[in-house]
Parts: sequence; structure tokens; C-alpha cells
Amino acid sequence: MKTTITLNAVALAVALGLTSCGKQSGTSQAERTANALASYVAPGEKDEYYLFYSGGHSGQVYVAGIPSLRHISTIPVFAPYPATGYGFDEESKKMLGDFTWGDVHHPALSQTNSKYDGRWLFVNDNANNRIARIDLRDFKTHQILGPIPNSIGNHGSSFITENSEYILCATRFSVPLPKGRVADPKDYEKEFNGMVSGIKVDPQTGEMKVGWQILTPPFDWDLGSTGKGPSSGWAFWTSYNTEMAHDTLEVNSTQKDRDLCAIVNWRAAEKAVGDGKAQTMDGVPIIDPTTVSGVLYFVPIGKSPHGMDVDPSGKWIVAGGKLQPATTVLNFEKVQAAINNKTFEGDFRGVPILKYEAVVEGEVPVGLGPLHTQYDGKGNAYTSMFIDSCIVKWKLPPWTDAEKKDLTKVVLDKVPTHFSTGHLVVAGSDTTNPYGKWCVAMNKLSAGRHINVGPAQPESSQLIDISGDKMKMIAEAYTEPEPHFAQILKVTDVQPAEVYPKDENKDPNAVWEKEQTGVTRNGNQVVAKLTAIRSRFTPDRIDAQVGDDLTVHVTNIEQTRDMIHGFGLIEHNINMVMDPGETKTFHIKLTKPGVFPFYCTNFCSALHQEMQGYLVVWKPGEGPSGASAATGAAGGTK
Ligand code: K7E
Ligand code: CUA
Repeated sequence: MKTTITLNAVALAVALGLTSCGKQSGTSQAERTANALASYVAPGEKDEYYLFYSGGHSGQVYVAGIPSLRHISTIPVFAPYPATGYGFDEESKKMLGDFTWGDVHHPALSQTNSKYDGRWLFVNDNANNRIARIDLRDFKTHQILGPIPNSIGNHGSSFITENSEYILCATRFSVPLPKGRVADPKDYEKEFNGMVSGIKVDPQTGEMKVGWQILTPPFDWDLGSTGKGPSSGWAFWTSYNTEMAHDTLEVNSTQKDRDLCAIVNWRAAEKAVGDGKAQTMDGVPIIDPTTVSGVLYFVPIGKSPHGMDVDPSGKWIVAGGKLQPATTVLNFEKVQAAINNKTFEGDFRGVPILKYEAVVEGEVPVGLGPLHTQYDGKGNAYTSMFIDSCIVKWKLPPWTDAEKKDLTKVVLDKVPTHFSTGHLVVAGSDTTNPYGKWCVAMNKLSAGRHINVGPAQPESSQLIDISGDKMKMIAEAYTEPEPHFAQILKVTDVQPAEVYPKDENKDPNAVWEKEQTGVTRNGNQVVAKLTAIRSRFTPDRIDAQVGDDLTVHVTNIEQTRDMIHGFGLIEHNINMVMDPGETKTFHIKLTKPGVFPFYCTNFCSALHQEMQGYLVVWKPGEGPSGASAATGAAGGTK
């Protein structure tokens, strides 16, 4: 209770700009020039890295460049995005299903041998329990999996294993399972459960499916991280609410000094399922760790922790304290020894709790509100401080005896951020080979540091040079709500396509020649196949009548990069956008008579404005024979 009040007071002070970690010193003209040059990408030059950051409840992923911090493009994932026609054509509409938003928190680049392989980017949806796969060949969403059965609040995800075998997810919320079962929240402890899910990724195609799940007590699982090297095959999550409160969580879930983190042996989970030790619920093999041992362990971490990040060596696992002014460093070798020697301090519902003192290397006094930790691969850790509003650089173990006695000695540097930093990202931190060099702080408050845009303000991102002993604040930019985590990928580590080659277009309704185009009728089914090329649609007239089911396939037959055409249909809420070589389809029921122009929505040429046509919807029984009788003439109904 007391902590909560203090915390709120501090948070308020931060919100008012009253406190921050260290003073922001004025910069000299020489420093300003040097900083400007460090992030300056001259016209015609290119950034060195991609920054993929989650768009939070916008449901999207944003792509920026580093070091410029310029926003370059938006990849729509969980929400329609008319700019690229996403959510309007049949394929993307089907992927979105019944939802028009999602809450993206943690993007994860695919890995091979714990290094980015430049193939896919996976993102989670906290709100509707989904995972999406973006293909880095075309920077587009190709699959949305979910809602995942038996899983509610897909926040502790998406954490990828060393060779992209699995996306691992843990639930933020607990409910009575299977979904649809109802119990009184007062019976939370007994009736509610959380879940850890292993989402299997096809190594060739990236196609995801739910592999297995591990039933957990109704703790609120928080951030997680996967192992590598010595911790290969393991994964780790923090939790809050091991109090198992079901109301007023602000108070009731912050009672204990320590919460239990989960240590999961995902290879053992996979094996247990193979050995037939799982029971099926809602079609998914479920492992109950109270009866299947070796899959799940707990370790106490103080207090209401948040981030949980494995370092590039795979030996050190760092938990952010959130309500404790320290990060906790676990030593995986000690974790392994404690498991082998059964150094437990009891159990929770049959799951062993590792003895805290046996597995902890130390608590590093980084300051107030440590959330997330990243690494540069040179033995340094960087922790974001929500309350202190700064990034703290500190030294990972091994520590000297003198350092062990006084861990303030391993805190090396602090740089103020503005304000209330959530996640931070260091380039390649979650691989065995971080690129180092750059860190981006993603701040929750921008507190009027930009031109006034009214009561709601954007988030801010700040670029920090971490290549030297001292961190250097270089630049800042503003972003749409709301970046949580991000991934940084070297531009040379990915090879995006320039166009969709014609031979690869397997859409049975693709048309490339005028002779293949046209409008055909079968009963009340009207099908139009169009080509789009600078600067015309062929055909540019579609006749139909009220009551018809109209299907329109448009193929962009260009094979030139960036020659994009749109198909916007007036007063029908349709806007498809076709990239070069792409075919898209929409389907509508025609309910109102009239003449409805359609036009190219994406500027494509000097005669872009002229790229238009008409959908003529006749009243039943009216119009030319083409509207009511079967047609199929090349060039459309005339
Ligand atoms: Cu810290 Cu969802 Cu990763 Cu936001 S979470 S900050
Ligand atoms: Cu085609 Cu504008």
C-alpha cells in the first residue's frame, strides 16, 4: 500500500517533469554539430539499420531507419490500413477476422543459431490473443494465428527460440478454462488458470500452429525471454500478482516482497507431449506441471518485476524490479545446479521453487523503476528506468570481490531520457552477436518537448550512441502510439523483393492480357477481372444490378518497382491497393442502384487522375443485356 502511494507520487512528479535522472546538461555548439552529423542521413543516402517497432494499440508495426529515426513505412498487422488497402481485399479481411484492432507489444525477428536470419518478424496481440507473421521479403503480414485456445491476454510474447522452432507466449490474464466456462472471479485461485503456449513455426514457410501448452497457476505472467548457449532450450518469464488477487490489483497484487518467475524447459515440454503425457483441452495438448515434472520451475524475484532478459552469452538472466530499485541477475549455471541438486525452498501447487540465494548472482542498484534490459555483447547491460527516466549502463558479471561487496560499483553511466522510458532496444541484443552501437529509448511521455498538438501527445523515441564508455544522447523523434518493444536489423541482413514476379502469381483469377479480362455473369453472381497499368483499368466499366453478388479481381500487371495502383470504389467502403505483379479481390453484395465511379487511389503517373471507371448498378430488369444476361466479352460489358 505504502509503496503504491510512493510510486504514484513519484510517477506524478515525473509526469510534471519534476524529476529525472541527472540533469540534462546544455550542449555546446560543437556537441550539437557532432550529434547532428551522427544521425544525419543526407538526401540520397540510406540508413544503416531497420528499426521495427511495435505500434501498441494501433495494431501495426512501424519501420524507421537508424540513425535517422525517420519513419519509413507502416506495416499493417491487426488493424485495417487503407493506405495499403489492408483489410479491404478478401485475403486480408479474412486474416483480420472479426477484429479491427490488436495490441502489438513485442516484435521478434526470426533467428537461426541465435542470430537474425532476416526471414520473418513475429508480433503478438495482447488484446485478442493472436500472433502474426510478417514476411521480410515483402514487409507484409502473411499470417495471423488465433485467437489462441486456452490463452487470454497474449502479452508475454512473442519470444522466439534459437532456431525459430517456437514462438513462446505466456498469458497476462487468467480465466476459467476452457474458454467459455464461467466461474465467479471471487473463486479466482481455484477456478482460474494461466497458460504458457508453444507456437510451432514451420522451418520452411514460417507457418505457425499451436503446438502445446503448459497450465499454470493464475499469476499474471509478464515479460519473458528465451535461452541460448548454456540456457538453450529454456525460457523465462516474470510475473506480477502471485498474490492471485482478482480485484484492486494496484494494491492487492503488490503485497508480497517477491513474485515468482517461471523457468520453463520448452524442450522437456515438447518431449512430454511426444511421450503422451499431455491431456487435450480445446484441441491442444496441455501439460499439467503438477503431474509432469521437469517442465516448470519457479524462482522468487522482487517485487512485481517486469522485464526478463537473457544476455548474449545465455548465462545471465536479468529481471527488472519495477517496484524495487534494483535489477536481479540470475546465473543460469546456478539455476541448473539448483534444479539438479533439488535446492528448493518448497513448491507452489507441486511446482518446485528454486532457493533464491542459490540462483541469484546479485541485485544491482540501478535506480527507480527498472523495466527492461538490453546488452551490447561487450559485457554491458542497459536498463530502462521508468521512474528515474533514464537509461542506466552497468556491468554484467563476473564481478570482482570488491564489486560484489558494493554493487554500486558496477553501475557505469546514466543518461537522462524524456520521459518515463518503457522499453529500450539495443541493436541485436537478443542474439549472440549484438551489433551494439545504437540504443533506442522508447518513452511513454514526451511532456511538451515538441510543437503543441493538443491534449494528447505522441510518444517519443531517443537515439543513444552506446559505442563509447559514456552514453551519448544523439537525437529524438516522435511516433504514433504506442511503441513497446522493437527490433533492430542491419539493412544488409535482409533482401526484400522489388516486385512480385509475374511467374510467381498463382492467383487463378489473375489476368495479364486484355483478352483475359472481362465481366461474366452466372445467375446473380457477377465476376469482373481487371488489369491495372499506367494509366487505365481494363475493362473500365462493370455493369450489374441490384441484388447481384459482385466479385472484382484486379491484377496490377506492372513489373516495375513502386508502380502501385489502387482501386477505390465510391460509397462502397472499398479500397484495394495492388503492388506490381499482385492480384487482389473483393466481394460485395450490390444493394443500391446508381453509377459508382471507381478510381486509382495511389498516385501512379501524370495521368493517374484519369485512371477511373464506372460500376453501373441497374435496377432489376433495367439496363443493357450485359447487366442482366450472361456476358463474357473481352473488354467488359459494352
Ligand atoms: Cu514493458 Cu508490453 Cu513489454 Cu510496454 S511492456 S513498456
Ligand atoms: Cu494507377 Cu494511380
